[in-house]
Amino acid sequence: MTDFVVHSIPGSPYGRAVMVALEEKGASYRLSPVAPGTFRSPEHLARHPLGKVPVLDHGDYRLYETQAILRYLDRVLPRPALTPADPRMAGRMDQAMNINDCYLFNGVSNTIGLQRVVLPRVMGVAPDEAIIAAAMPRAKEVFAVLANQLGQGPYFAGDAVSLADVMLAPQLDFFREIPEWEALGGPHPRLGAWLDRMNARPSLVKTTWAKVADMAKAA
Ligand SMILES: N[C@@H](CCC(=O)N[C@@H](CS)C(=O)NCC(=O)O)C(=O)O
Repeated sequence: MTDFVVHSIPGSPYGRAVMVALEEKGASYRLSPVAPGTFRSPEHLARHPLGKVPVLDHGDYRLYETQAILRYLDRVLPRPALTPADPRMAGRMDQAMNINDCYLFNGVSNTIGLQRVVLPRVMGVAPDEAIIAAAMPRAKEVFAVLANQLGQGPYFAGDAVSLADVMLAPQLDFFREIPEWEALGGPHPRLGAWLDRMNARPSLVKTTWAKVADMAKAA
């Protein structure tokens, strides 16, 4: 039986984070693809009143906003825990999740990632190099902040994978194969090593853009 339904689209780093969490928990779920161009349809606005993905259905319970979904999943599926027991480490996890939303997605992913990866791949549109260039100073700052938080550790909030890693890996994965990686990730080899470690996890392997596109076709 499918316990969870994820409304999302292939290529959404937020949608992928939810699927990564479900995979880490060994939970049964299915993707319900949201058709491009229908985010502001009455049908989707009934799921998410601001017209975003992902949205999670768990039986008759519906939840939107990725941080809320991830924390909900960690409460209803407590093993393996994806929140550190130590309050100080849990604080670090929350800090990294907010950096993801407020500074990485807003200003970096939604400019550089959108222009360099999403628009060319989804719409066949050439990237706007001026938008990318203008976003680079902020992107360098955010990458340095993330690398500083990672420090010498294996993960963002202690010795085990947490919701912070689950959120950040899909987002940073967008930058791995683009020319800007050299300037953004190059100065921070430990960040690149962390991303390689995350990308080797079955939860990430099973939720690549191509794998989620296959799920969407099969739905
Ligand atoms: N704050 C939201 C952000 C979700 C978000 O921005 N999702 C993107 C896809 S990665 C989206 O729905 N974009 C469609 C749009 O903005 O019209 C969350 O945490 O779930």
